Amino acid sequence: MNTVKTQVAIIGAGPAGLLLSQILHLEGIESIVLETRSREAIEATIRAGVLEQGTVDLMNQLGVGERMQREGFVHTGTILRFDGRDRRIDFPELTGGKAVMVYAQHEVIKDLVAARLGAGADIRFEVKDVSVNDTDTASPKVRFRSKDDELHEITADFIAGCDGTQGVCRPSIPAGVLKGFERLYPFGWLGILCKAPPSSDELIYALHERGFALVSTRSPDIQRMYLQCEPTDKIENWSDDRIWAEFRARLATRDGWAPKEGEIFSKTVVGMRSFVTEPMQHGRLFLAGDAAHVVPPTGAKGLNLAAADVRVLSRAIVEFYRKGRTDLLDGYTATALRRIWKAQRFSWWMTSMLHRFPGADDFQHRVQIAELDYVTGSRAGSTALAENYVGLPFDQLEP
Ligand code: RFL
Ligand code: PHB
Repeated sequence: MNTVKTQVAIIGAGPAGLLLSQILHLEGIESIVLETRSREAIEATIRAGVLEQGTVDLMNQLGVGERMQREGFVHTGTILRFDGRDRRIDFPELTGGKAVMVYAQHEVIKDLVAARLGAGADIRFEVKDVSVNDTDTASPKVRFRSKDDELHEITADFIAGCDGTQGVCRPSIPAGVLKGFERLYPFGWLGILCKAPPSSDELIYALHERGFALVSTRSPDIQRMYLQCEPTDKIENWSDDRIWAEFRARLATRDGWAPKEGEIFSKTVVGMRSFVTEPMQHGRLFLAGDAAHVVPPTGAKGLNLAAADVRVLSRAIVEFYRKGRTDLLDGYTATALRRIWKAQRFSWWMTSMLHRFPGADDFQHRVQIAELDYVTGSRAGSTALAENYVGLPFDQLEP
């Protein structure tokens, strides 16, 4: 068995794990990152697209924002479309100058991997049989098999469980310690990528009697769009013709707007779920990102919450090494959860306001229209949406 020591063993090279590794590196703290998939696979997985102002600022502070600044799109507003009309939410006007950046998650991953490997970081891709051990001691251990099947053991001061919803870290916490809070939604999203010019300068979130639709973007030539579908829908049910007919119907306006259509080269169905685990730590194991919580994508919060968690966690780890403080580590769950539950509330609210629920009657639909009319027509309502969408202020780093 190959044995090695490090300060922080990070499980998972998603946004949470890579950001944590980069923050710690800049603070002079060593880490090893373990990832089950290959570098090519993590750099090609299509997921999120919207970065909050605070996530953009973090990328810049960490020295990994250069390509994002060049290739990402700053969005200063978003469109809510309902009843055949558009209402715009102006972010800077309502939030004191903040905006969001549309820049794909896999581009964030590429930038972080390049920066970490460029600085000589130890990232092990394609590892197998990862297990976390002795987390309730001062020397927790991670065991795994490398790509070439050799057995390894890392002894660390801390383990960061950044291994997403299907990882091993959360299940490794003994039964009875964790409590899960969950809400399943009776619908999913069909997501497509297509070769077409942008249909809109800003994202369009649309409520229609046939269900929700979202127009997003990736580049001047590639567009990202979503349709509400059945939670267990199959891609085979969705021919290109059916997809475009549905987008045309759900996105139609009184003045004849239509999406710009093009070749569809990716189709996926994702389920919709809200989930939080409490606490997010056990001994020297700390969970961050999707390993600890999941949001439905309507509020565009998942990646941003992962970034927020690792800010809180990294500060606690830095203060431990610098000053011997353990209070921030002890308070990690409490500090992180305050933001997480606000993001949960926002994601649940956006999801509820914008989707057609099975069995909902016309009364329900009219209440949803009235809510959208109120939110977009009132400065207080618009401000509440805008300040959550661009990301709540980042002033809660202590319990
Ligand atoms: P990730 O990205 O899932 O990364 C976890 C990594 O851990 C690896 N792994 C393991 N590694 C070692 N050992 C093991 N035993 C392991 N098990 C797993 C995995 O291979 C993976 O590489 O979690 P992380 O870092 O917490 O990041 C979370 C975000 O990826 C997620 O919240 C977002 O993608 C959610 N999301 C969105 N978030 C936003 O902020 N804005 C958006 O616009 C947005 N849109 C979306 C989304 C998620 C979507 N899907 C597919 C669920 C749109 C969609 C369609
Ligand atoms: C995306 O572009 O993938 C995207 C945008 C906004 C969301 C979710 C996903 O709310």
